[in-house]
Amino acid sequence: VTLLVWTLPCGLIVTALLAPALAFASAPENWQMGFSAPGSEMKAHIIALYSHVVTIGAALVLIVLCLLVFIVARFRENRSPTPRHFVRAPVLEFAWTVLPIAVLAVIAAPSVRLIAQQSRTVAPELTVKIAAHQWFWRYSYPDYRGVSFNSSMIPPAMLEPGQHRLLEVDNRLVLPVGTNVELQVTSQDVVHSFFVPPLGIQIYAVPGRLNVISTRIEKPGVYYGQCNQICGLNHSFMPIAIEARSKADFDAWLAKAKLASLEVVPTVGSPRKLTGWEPLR
Ligand SMILES: [Cu+2]
Repeated sequence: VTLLVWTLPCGLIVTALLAPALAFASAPENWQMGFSAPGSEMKAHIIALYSHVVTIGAALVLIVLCLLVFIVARFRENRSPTPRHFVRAPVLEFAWTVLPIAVLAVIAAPSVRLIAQQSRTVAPELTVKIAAHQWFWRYSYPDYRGVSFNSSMIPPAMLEPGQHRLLEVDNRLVLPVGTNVELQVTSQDVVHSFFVPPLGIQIYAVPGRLNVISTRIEKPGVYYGQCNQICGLNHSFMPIAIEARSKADFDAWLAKAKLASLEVVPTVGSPRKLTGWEPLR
């Protein structure tokens, strides 16, 4: 018990203090412990809330640890051999009821505000329909008929130097920066989940339902994610790569994509055969 009393809080403190310090790493890298650099305002809010909660947690752990140290030192047997007996401590009881409520309120208020912010749909400037399949994604731009393609993982054996293993895809979802994009997510078979951590996006892809989430990417770049709902054998092999381009670049890409016929675009993104027990090297 003594060992637990001393080691548990120390471990928690180290974890709690290290977590926010490690929170800002760039895209996935070796030994990354914290979040990827945020690509949207929403993700920045999520990281801020995380730091807020972890700071409160760390403070509580410190307070409890200090109390424990004080009590162990002050009330040890040879210092106070005959303990006092009492049944009521109204002030103390009031404090240990009200203080936790206050702490919870300080955590709950920004949490609820963030949840409300996340579920708010802003008038979209661009709509993208995302259909999950076992085991690839299909992206369509309903505003631009015909622009529709599949996005499948590049098998590790076919990766080029510098590409991320299990994250790189043949056709990235291209989106413009500084634009309110509405993602309409559904599934064609089982439940999947569209999860892009650096943008703070996570939404279930449910067959027969259309789930909607808004995003607004601030910085051009490539943002990686993965399906994070266990959806079958190749669940780990249906990554998401979002390429955020400047508006001019996006328009140029769109013009090319529109020019390509309905047949050509999907062919570019035809799903690689990753079914069955095909070994992944
Ligand atoms: Cu999936």
